[in-house]
Amino acid sequence: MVTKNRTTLQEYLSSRSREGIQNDGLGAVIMAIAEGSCQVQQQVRQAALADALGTTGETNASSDVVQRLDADSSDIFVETLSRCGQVAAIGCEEKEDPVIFAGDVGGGYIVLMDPLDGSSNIDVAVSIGSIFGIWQKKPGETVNDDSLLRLGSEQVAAAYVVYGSSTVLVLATENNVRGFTLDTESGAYALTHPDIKIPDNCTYYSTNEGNIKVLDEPTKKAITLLRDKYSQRYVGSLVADFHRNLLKGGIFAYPADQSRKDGRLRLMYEANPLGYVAEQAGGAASSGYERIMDIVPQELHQKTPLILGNKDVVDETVAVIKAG
Ligand code: AFP
Repeated sequence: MVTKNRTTLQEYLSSRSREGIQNDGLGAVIMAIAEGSCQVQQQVRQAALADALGTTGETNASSDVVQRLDADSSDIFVETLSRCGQVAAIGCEEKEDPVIFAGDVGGGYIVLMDPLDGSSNIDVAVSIGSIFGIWQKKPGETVNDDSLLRLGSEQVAAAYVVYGSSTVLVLATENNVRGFTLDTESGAYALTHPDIKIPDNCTYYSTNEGNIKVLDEPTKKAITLLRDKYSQRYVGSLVADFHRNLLKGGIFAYPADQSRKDGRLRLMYEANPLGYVAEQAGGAASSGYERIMDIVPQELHQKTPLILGNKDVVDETVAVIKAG
């Protein structure tokens, strides 16, 4: 078996006194994410065979077209997270309102997720992913809709799963980022990336070059400087672009433009969790104006411009944008 002699995710979480995973119940939340992702990766890989591709005909709270797999993935993760008994509330990109577990049913964690990121790539067999930010409920708090509007800096963990040529779950806790690859034979995630730090050298920049004509002048200048220095790679699935840049060194940019003053990506489901992962791995995340993790959220589905990756390059890019 491939996982022989490798630490499984379950074993890693069981030794929770190490590595900053000391909070009761957090391991169960992460295992619920892992369990859900195994189901989702199976659905993703079988989608064409099961005639499960295409859209539901609806749009979500961010006005994006909902793919059938978006809706299925959302249901899967809500089910596994509910069942683990450690979650007080779930906010989901695909759901207008949060799912709140009242009274004794709920646990101590709040999870905000993009259950299937990169919808436009689903039908064409290109890498997609799932993203999760995890917060702890405040002591004595009775959870309501406002409880989900937390600062990114208050996350206790974040995770993402990339469904690529292999399925990889990356888990970040304070100062620790680790990657686990799914062994599809045993159904277990095994530790394959024990200590992820973003490399010092930035190799890639990832941005939608087609948007350059609608950028303001300072942002256009910042993107042009990236183009002059680095190789371009753009999958169009944030998780896949981020994962490559995290392992190889790189910067992702989806800045504000003339028609999208708040950018395209979601603060609570995409920018905060991946910003947290980036920071724990030595990188940085900015809106171009402020640190992502310091943005006070006004509403669950709000968008933000996002510049994410190697800290020195994020800082330089932000400086050019701010210089005006
Ligand atoms: P969905 O999660 O709605 O599929 O959106 C994908 C995404 O939010 C993100 O994964 C990509 O980085 C970005 O959109 C791509 O946007 P463009 O197609 O405008 O470049």
